[in-house]
Parts: sequence; C-alpha cells; structure tokens
Amino acid sequence: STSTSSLWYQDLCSYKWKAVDRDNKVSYTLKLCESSPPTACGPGTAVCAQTLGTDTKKSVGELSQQRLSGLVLDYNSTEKCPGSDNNIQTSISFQCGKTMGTPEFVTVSQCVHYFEWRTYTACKKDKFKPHKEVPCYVFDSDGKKHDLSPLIKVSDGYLVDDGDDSVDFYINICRSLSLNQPDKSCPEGSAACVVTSQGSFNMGSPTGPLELVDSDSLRLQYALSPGSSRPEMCKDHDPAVTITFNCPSSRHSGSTPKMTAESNCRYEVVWVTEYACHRDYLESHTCKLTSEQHDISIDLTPLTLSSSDHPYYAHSDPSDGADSYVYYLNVCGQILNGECGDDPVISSCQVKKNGDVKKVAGRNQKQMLRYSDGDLTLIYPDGDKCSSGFQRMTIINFECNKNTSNGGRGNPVFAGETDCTYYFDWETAFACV
Ligand code: M6P
Repeated sequence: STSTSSLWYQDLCSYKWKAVDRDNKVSYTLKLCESSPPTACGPGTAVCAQTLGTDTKKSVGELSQQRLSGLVLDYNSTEKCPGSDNNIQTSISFQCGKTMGTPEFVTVSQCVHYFEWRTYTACKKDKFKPHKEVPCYVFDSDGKKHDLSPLIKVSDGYLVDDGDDSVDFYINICRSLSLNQPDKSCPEGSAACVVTSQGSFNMGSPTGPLELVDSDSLRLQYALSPGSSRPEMCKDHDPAVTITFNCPSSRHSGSTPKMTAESNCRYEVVWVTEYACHRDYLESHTCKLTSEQHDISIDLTPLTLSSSDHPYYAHSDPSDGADSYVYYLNVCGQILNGECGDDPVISSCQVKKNGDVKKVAGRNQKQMLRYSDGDLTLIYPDGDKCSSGFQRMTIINFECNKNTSNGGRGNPVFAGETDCTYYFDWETAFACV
C-alpha cells in the first residue's frame, strides 16, 4: 500500500466525514484514506450512501478505485449506472478555504455523486494550516447540519467571561489559537489558554470532533496533547476544558462564552449561540429570510440596483501607504458598470486606483445570507484566486439604520481585508428587523 503521509489532504484522513442530501434523504459517509475509520458499507468503501432513517446502504465509490487529478478526487464503484457504460461514482472537488471545512453535497447527475469541500488542506504553501483543528460540525437525528465553522478564528481567540479580572481565559473553537495581540500570546498549539501576570499556560486542544449532545446542544472537549507539559498552576491535575454550545429557543442577540465552573484546572464553558442551531434556520441562498424558516423576516431585495442606478462603491484608503482600491458592489444582483466584466454572477469587484488591476472579489451564484446572534451577513464567495489558492471573498455586515441616505438604502463602507477576504459594513433601513 502507498504512504499517504505526503498527500495534501492528509489532515482529513483521521476522520470519517458526513454529508447529507436533504432533498433525496440520503446520508453519505466518506472515508478518504486507507487509514481513515470505515464507513457502514465496509472497509473497502470510500463513499457509502444510506437512505436516511433506514438500513439501506450501498457503496458509491471504492477506495481502491481512487483517481486524483489536481484538486478533484474521484472514486469509482463496481456497479454499473443503469442505462450507461459508466459506473456509479463519486467526485469530490476541493478548494482552498481558511478552515478544515466540511464536505458539502452538491448534486447527483448520471450516477455521479458530486461534493465540494473548501478546506485549508487544498491551499498552497500551508498558508492557513493550523497547529491542530478538528471537524466542527455535526448532523442531528433529523439529518440537519449544525456547523460551528463560522466561529473558528483564523487569528485571535475568544475571551471567556469568567468574572475574574486578574486572569484571562482564551479559547478558540475547534482549532488552536493564534493570539495576535502584542502583549498576549498563548503557547503554541493550545486551543484554550490562561493568561496571568505570571505568563500564559496551555489548557489543552481539541481531543476529538465536535459532538452532538442533543438537537439543541453541542460539545467540544480539550485536553493536553501527549508531550505537552502540564502547567505548574495545575499541580497534580491534568487540565481539561469542556465547551457546551446551546442553541437558544428563540431569536437571541449574541452573547459571550461564559465560565460556569472551574476547579483544579477543569473548566466548564457554556456559550449560548445561534451558530449551534441547525444551519437551515440561520442561512438562505436568496436575499430573504422568512419567519417560517428563520424565525425572522428580512428582505434585502430593495437594495438590488438596476441598470439606471449608480453602483454601490466603497474606497479603501489605507494610511500605511498600501495600495488603494475602489470596490463596486451590488446586493443580490450583478455589477452593472462592467468594471470586472459583464458576467451576471459578479457581485463584488475590486479595482486598483492607480493601476490596471481588476479582480472579481465575489460571485452571487453561491451567495449566502445569514442571520445569527444578531448579525446579518451576506457572503459572496468564488472570486478570482489569490496566490494562496484562496478565491477572493466578500463579506458584508449589514446594520439597521432607519435614517440612512439614498432612500434608506445607505452605502457600503470598506472595513478591511484579511488574506483576500474583503469586509464591508453597511447601515441600511432594510436590515431592520
Ligand atoms: C491584489 C489585491 C489584494 C490582494 C492581493 C493578493 O493586490 O487583490 O487585495 O491581497 O492581490 O496577492 P497574492 O495573490 O499575491 O496573494
């Protein structure tokens, strides 16, 4: 057998992955590598399809029938596709992402089961590779996905509210921390750490994937990895951190993670957050959220510009002498000034002010509108690639303001760029709930 240690997707081998096709009620389990845990279809199967709520299962891809070309991983099965010469098969298309990500079911067409996966393992030069990260999603018993990935910090961490000003307790979610404040740092590899006047101490990193407690509650556990030394302040006790995420029973504006118990370096953290709720409650692929599905009613379509309107734009004018850009945006529609081309799916375009650089900074084909913990966010992924392999992405954070200009529409304000993700703040009357 061949060694997988040099494979770019090797970090994904330690886990069994799951994706669900809700429309056809099929649950898929993925075993990407020989060393990965087996699926219910047996040890030779790479992709096992199961009808939700039944025992019916079959292989739609065998591990021995794997082909890798570029960032596409295909697995043939041994069964013929009815009415065709091809076999039933699976095709997983990877893209560079900033976290480990999750496989997403796309479609089945002519017996090919398609998946997409945005993951740091597919980026160039280990650009977003963390010290440690674990799968950050679960499916509940109804096949609904709960995904905490939006909470993962690529840099920085969360300060836990522990009612003690002399000690700062930091965590990251599903991933090791990298604090970038100058005076505060956590030991390398820690996902929970205590910062005191004596220094900073590693309180552990995830011991396994995110777990489902029940349909409204998720759990992560952190402990010291083998070889890390126990902080002196813990004396004879091994540090252990349990973080419980609770989905609130009705709409709820954000709160911070709270320390609910601590003794002998055992910490219990509880976070009431809507990110723990199932994803279809939080997200929409249109420009609307409805009270039936989302328990909140929002319609951003009045912001969509038509060809007679001036485009929305925002300037970045960095004080540090870096390049200046103007960004053109539309909301749930294409950019009509043609600066980045006439493609109807372009919704965000970056133009360098003194130069000829024009980059698509996001497309609306797979746009996503999310309302969670009081934040209304519109995401345009799939822009032009940066050198890391990451496709430029635009994230607009809408705020309610009933008194904005432009007929209540308001205007976007550039808030910053981190590694080819562009952030905008936008006050508008149409974000009021
Ligand atoms: C351009 C702009 C920047 C971006 C940079 C990335 O200058 O689009 O916003 O950060 O490209 O450059 P590279 O592909 O070399 O990483």
